[in-house]
Amino acid sequence: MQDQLNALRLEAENAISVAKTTSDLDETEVRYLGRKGRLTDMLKMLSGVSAEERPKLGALANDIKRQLEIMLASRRKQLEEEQYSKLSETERADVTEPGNRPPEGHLHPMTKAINEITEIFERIGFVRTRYPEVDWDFYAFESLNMPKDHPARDEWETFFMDAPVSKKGKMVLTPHTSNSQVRELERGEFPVRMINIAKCYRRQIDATHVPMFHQFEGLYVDKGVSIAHLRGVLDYFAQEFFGPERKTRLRPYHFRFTEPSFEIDITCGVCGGTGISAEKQKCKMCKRGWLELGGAGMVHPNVLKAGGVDPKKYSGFAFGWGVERTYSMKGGLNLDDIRILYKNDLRFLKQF
Ligand code: FA5
Repeated sequence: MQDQLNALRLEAENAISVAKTTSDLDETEVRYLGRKGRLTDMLKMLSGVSAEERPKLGALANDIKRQLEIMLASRRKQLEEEQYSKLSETERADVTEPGNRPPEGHLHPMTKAINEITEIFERIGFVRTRYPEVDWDFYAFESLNMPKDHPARDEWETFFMDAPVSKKGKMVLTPHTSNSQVRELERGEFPVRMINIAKCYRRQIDATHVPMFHQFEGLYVDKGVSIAHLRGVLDYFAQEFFGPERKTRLRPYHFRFTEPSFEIDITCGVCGGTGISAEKQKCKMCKRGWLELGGAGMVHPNVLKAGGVDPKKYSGFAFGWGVERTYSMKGGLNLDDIRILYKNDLRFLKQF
């Protein structure tokens, strides 16, 4: 067996030194050292030799195995270097060739919508502000003419923070951007022309509601501001954002912080405000020609007072709309479930 092992060593050493490529070497390695290789077979046969001879033969076989592994590694290195140096003779890198472009993302559709809304209002002198998205109850509710325990607060389905209570009340995840109204008035600079776009949070989830969403809040306060100004600004926004053919209307509504209050509707982009589809059927999108956009109204005197403003001298309007809702009404979009905006599904997001 010793002779057989030595003969095998010579044969394998020879095969290694004559290998011309790394794949030849791979084959040689499998042939001698692989799971069913010839040296492996001989190692298995050791169990059949006598107990006296076994240690000596075992040591020899292992020694041969180690030697062959060293030879294989050194021959592989040599062959790789040869192959590589040949490559540099035959192939040249063209540094002028364009590289591979890394995958490129883009802004989320809501970020784009926020930027677009900001630009539209900035063109008529509104200034984008930033106020806390976790705020005191005072700014989110109380200063907005909603005293403690007022049932209207239930509509906001608020997330309260587990944090110490101050004289401005509990801390809340802002359920609307209207917390910015009194904060902005407290600055005491007139005219106020604020557009505040921020995250809002409510305990709601269905096809038209998500627990985290965005609102944009407009506030215009000066001497002699009237509903006519509100109409003018809302029509301007609707035509810039949705297209020149779209019209808005005010519908009476109730908010504690505006008086009078309105819901704003916009003519449907699918049926052009007729309520009748191109197939002479009731429009599936709106059913009656109008779509609800959001709330608005003339700032309530108590809100002006809470912000230190004299309601006898100043008046103003405010509106607060959902960015997701407004965006989903853009013509041709037909987003029938806004939850998809936050599912991080690239098949959807890549379309924007
Ligand atoms: C308000 O939040 C008032 N603060 C709006 C306002 C401001 C009125 C200033 C008057 C003056 P409302 O709860 O209706 O109102 O919400 C306004 C808009 O926010 C809705 O029309 C809708 O577009 C959006 N919105 C509300 N809840 C959600 C939600 N869970 N998910 C997505 N959008 C929502």
